[in-house]
Amino acid sequence: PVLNRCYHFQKLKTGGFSQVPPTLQNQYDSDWFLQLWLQTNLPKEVVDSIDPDLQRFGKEVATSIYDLHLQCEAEPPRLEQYDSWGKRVDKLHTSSAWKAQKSISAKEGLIAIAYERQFHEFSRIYQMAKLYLYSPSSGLYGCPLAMTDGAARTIEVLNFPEFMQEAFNHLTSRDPEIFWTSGQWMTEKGGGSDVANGTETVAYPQNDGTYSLYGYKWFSSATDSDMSLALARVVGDDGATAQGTKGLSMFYLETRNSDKELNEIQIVKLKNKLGTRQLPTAELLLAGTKAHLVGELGKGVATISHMLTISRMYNSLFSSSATRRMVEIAKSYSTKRVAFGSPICKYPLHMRTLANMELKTQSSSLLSFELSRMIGLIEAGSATDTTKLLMRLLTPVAKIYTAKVAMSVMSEGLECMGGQGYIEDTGLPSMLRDAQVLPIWEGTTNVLSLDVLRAIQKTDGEVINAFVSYCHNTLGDCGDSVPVRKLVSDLDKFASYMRSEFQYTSDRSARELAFTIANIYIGVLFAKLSSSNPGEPILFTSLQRWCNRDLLPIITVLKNEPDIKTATQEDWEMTMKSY
Ligand code: UCC
Ligand code: FAD
Repeated sequence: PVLNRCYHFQKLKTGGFSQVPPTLQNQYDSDWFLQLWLQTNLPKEVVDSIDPDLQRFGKEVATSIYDLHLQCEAEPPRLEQYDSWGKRVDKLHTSSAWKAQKSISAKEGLIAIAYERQFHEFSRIYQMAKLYLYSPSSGLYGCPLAMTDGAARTIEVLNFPEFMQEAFNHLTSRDPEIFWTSGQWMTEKGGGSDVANGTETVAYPQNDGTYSLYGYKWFSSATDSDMSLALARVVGDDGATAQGTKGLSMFYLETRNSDKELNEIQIVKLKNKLGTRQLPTAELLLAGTKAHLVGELGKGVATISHMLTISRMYNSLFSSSATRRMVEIAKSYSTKRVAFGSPICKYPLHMRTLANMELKTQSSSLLSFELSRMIGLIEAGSATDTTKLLMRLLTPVAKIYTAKVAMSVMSEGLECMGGQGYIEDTGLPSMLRDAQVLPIWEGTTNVLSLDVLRAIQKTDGEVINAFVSYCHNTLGDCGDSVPVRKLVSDLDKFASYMRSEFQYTSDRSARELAFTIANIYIGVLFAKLSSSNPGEPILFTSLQRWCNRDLLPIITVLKNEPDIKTATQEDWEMTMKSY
């Protein structure tokens, strides 16, 4: 009789219960927040035009493209350095799935849409919506796309230098046979944040007007790219180079010559990484790489910042879309997993956990969507000065905010799946591993917080005036509810802080400053979306919950601290005691 009761566990049987896994629905259909944002920010005829494409793509990213995503992870790139006869070949092998992602990117117009400008200033929004759906299923192909778009934009801003015209056509093509991707080679061993002091790569002028680059690039993500933009120091006739940022210039190079041989580049090794394993990140030796100087001599950082603006915008978008995907999966699982007799979605505590994740996702998405709205206006030539200033301020703000949110939601999301969240076969842990790069590359949180501070100082406060007046004007159209009044009051407190005490803001408080700007602006975006959609009361709930938080860490933190010098000394002593 005992054996009879245990029949499930006899022989090959492993038990009678199988958990129904979480499912991915059509990622456009299931994303009411994205749809509503598009309907609010696009003219109806544009929504009507792009909706069928987004519907179709939303299904593919949840099915066939998602399968490729998993395959990219399962078959990471491999480097073959020597052939069987000892010849150095540096052959990079990538999976068929990775190659398929390139083809999909071209065919879907993931870069092209932004440059065809069929929908004028709304083209970026359309592109953003597709990238938002695509990136969590892209097997990290979104990374080369970010740099590709950044390169195309740089060429456009520089007014199409003749030797880059053809490259632009490749970068923005819809034909997979023609489509190119670009790399971005800045980081060297001595400094990724501080390229001004870390860059050792030198550029020797050649008789034909080109340059030969010699150096060691410490991180190259898109090692299979067709071209790259790189920083190097031009060597003068006297053999000397200028040090610091004034010595840096930007170069354009093609990674292979007309015989398809590497352009005097050695792929020294592939990086062994925590995540982003799908991506062929390598260390590269430049041993006489033929390159063209682009932009002004000694203005390399300013020139490459056009690329950084785009790739940071992508970073924000991909952070928020990864966050959205995790919430989708956790939500689905909550309806399928039963514990203590009920589906876990029935437990208020679990639902509160999910709702907090949802609010973070909405906040993050709002910021990244907003960047696409602004860049679209700038590119179409219809941006006001205020929009241009806001774009400069909000690009680093959005990058750091969304990346930190992505990490926190990835961690919480895995926990929502219980032990299964920790199991590699589910495909879930890679979401956490991949997200950890988002706050690091394209400028770390600290470095971009300092960028925010610098953007404010460099414009002598003009950026902040634009921010405050834009927020005020927008809130003025958002009614007179309690959360809107709270936002106005917080904005006033912030403006007053910036007027009277900003001069005391040291580098030490740059993070709090950047996150305060993010919090207020997100509040304004919630207020705008909610007041534009009175038929969606749940948006008002998001606004209320958002405004119930402490939105002003720059004020709260500084209020509770002794003066900067003492606080900095305390930091040192707390951290370094007995070191
Ligand atoms: O990580 C990388 C690629 C990874 C893959 C990308 C995937 C993306 C998404 C995919 C998701 C799945 S590539 C490496 C990225 N590296 C960085 O981001 C570097 C981080 N460090 C910084 O941002 C620093 O703040 C530096 C390098 C910009 C600081 O350098 P300097 O030399 O000290 O810079 P200065 O003196 O502050 O600025 C020099 C010039 C100034 O202009 P001028 O000369 O006209 O006065 C600045 O105004 O550059 C200008 N500038 C900027 N302009 C500097 N930063 C900016 C900016 N953000 N926007 C406009
Ligand atoms: P460091 O600059 O040494 O920073 C170390 C720490 O110091 C950070 O926490 C930083 O926030 C902090 N810090 C630095 N300066 C300050 C300061 N003034 N105040 C306060 N804190 C500070 N680079 C490329 O050029 N091309 C690529 O394709 C590329 N791909 C990458 C792919 C991956 C997977 C990774 C992980 C990195 C990649 N990078 C690439 C490099 C990346 O951009 C850099 O690693 C990043 O910018 C940080 O530079 P670093 O590693 O030199 O760190």
